[in-house]
Amino acid sequence: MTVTISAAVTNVATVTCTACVPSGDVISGQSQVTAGDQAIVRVLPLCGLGDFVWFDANANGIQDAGEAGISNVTVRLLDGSGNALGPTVTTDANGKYLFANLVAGAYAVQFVTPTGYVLTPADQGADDAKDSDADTTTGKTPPVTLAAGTTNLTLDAGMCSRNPRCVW
Ligand SMILES: [Ca+2]
Ligand SMILES: [Ca+2]
Repeated sequence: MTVTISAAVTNVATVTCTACVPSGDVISGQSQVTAGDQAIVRVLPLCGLGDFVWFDANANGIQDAGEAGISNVTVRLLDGSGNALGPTVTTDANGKYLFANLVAGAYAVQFVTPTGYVLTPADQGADDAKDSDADTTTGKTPPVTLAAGTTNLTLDAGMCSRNPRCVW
């Protein structure tokens, strides 16, 4: 059977076999792995998380028409408990960012507010695709759960200028 995958993916292998120590000694109660044993490899559909930091000119916490992205903002990937996992990305010329090739699970992000900016209020309005999700103190979003093969592009951050400080 031929399987065609239309998008680039990273293979995550799950190998099922009988355990043995590197020397080949049998672990007590287990039979030794031999060349005849089968390995089972599963390709898991991966996930994405993004995607926007914008200049919230009227500081209402909502992405309004004409409000442009902010480039070069650092975004950290967090686990579902808000701990940094290590990877960071920066927003592109249009204010967009994306963490790709994530294994399914719970994640959050933390926006690092550039000098001269402040975060505008989170969770304004009814449209999560158009609001800001970053806590105005920590820059962290609440966690979201990514099911296998899904991409969530609703984790956004609105920022405006610190001095003169925008008012809300
Ligand atoms: Ca706005
Ligand atoms: Ca949002």
